[in-house]
Amino acid sequence: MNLPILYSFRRCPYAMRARMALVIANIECELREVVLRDKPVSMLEVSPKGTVPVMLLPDGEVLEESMDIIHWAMERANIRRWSWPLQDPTTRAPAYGLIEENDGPFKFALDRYKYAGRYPEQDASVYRSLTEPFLDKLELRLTHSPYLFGNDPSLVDIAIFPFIRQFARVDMEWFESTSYSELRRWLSELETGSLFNSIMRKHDAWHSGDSVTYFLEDAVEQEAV
Ligand SMILES: N[C@@H](CCC(=O)N[C@@H](CS)C(=O)NCC(=O)O)C(=O)O
Repeated sequence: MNLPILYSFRRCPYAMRARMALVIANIECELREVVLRDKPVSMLEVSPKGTVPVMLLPDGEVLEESMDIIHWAMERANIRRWSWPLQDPTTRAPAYGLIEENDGPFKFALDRYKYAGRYPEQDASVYRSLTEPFLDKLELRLTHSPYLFGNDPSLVDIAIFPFIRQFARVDMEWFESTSYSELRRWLSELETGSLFNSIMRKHDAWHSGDSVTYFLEDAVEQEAV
């Protein structure tokens, strides 16, 4: 079988969103779990920038951004039930706007809040306060509807929630004490759902010559237990 190859890291939020999109689109691939401090040579050969996720397609094309993998999955499969906010002319701009804000200013502040020791110029609480405009925006949307765009989760929720999960886990007690009650509800629903749990199965690091791990087969099996 000539399958796409996905280089991934279980705990990476970018890789999480790509894996969830692949499950939603029902796309099988060969999963290669990466250890970030010891990246496989075969991955660096196709994507020298050295970030995960990376997807190598059977025709040799390389997707080296998580959103590119999501877009590729959207084009390959009819997943309109999940992808519509990114496609509908009335929601497209705000949907991409939220993802850009997540990947830009929010991620910038999240990294500094999470790894405060590496950024001693400011206190962690200062970096945390920089996340508030984005969290406020999400909270407001979630008071109007259960998910960011309506009654059901979409790819926009999928693209953003792994980062909010990471944020919440930096100081759970603080997060629980905030007024972000809708955000907590939303996070808990997505985090405990079968989709997320299907992509969080643990795998040993991949080494050249290992037998193939079938991503989807594995994810679906996980979902069933
Ligand atoms: N813009 C990239 C970012 C991916 C990224 O930064 N991934 C992190 C892990 S969460 C990474 O691979 N970092 C490289 C390293 O730590 O060596 C994407 O959307 O895929």
